[in-house]
Amino acid sequence: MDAPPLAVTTDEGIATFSPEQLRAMRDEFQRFLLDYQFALREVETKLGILRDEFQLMHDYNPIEHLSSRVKSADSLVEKVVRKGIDPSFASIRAHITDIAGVRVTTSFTKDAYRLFDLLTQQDDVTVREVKDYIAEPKANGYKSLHAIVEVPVFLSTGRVSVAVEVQFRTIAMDFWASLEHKIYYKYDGAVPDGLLAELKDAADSAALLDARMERLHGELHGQRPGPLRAV
Ligand code: 0O2
Repeated sequence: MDAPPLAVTTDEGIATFSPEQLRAMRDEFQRFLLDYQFALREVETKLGILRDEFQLMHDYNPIEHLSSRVKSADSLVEKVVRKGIDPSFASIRAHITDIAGVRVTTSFTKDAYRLFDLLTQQDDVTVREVKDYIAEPKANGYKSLHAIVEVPVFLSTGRVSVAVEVQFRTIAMDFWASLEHKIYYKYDGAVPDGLLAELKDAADSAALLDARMERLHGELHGQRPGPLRAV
């Protein structure tokens, strides 16, 4: 027996969808996300090759951790509504550039910049936007280097160019950001002033730790020590 149609309330009134229509919508959404999953694989492969090459040629691994995700449906819908974007696939594809996201966690700040350069200089990678929150941290103390890049994905139907947001940050920056993220959600964005001040203080401490570890690492490898300065 066929399942009954599903009624959904919209701005225009009540719309009904048959099970076939719902399945077609689900398939279309999954197909939309597939390009982003493929693009993530491309970027992960590029970064994995750089990591393995560094390890082999220089006996040094600049990448502590590599993670990736396709934005959840809930988070995507929330962003479409918050930014007032037309909810068509074409418009979402054009305006939301962090549907595919890769996070590269490095030991040192200079490795974050080095990996950014090595990835973005590849001739099949197009840089759409860069936000350098390491050079210019956000007021709350958030530091990270963000790049929106486009990479080609080769499908049976031809080549498509897909946007991926790549975030480069040190372990200390990552530690801070993941705690701040949890606190922000716990307080639903309304974090008490005292806690905000403590978080900013902790971000400054993390920056000093980064500078200190990088200096020690430099000394270990024969570089002359410079003044201790948070980047
Ligand atoms: P998730 O779970 O990582 O996907 P937006 O802030 O999204 O409206 P835009 O221009 O896309 O606008 O933001 P931006 O500055 O490039 O930052 C996007 C991502 O950077 C966020 O993704 C976070 O991952 C991270 N980020 C930016 N600012 C902060 C911050 O103050 N604290 C922390 N912990 N992370 C930050 P999403 O979509 O918020 O979340």
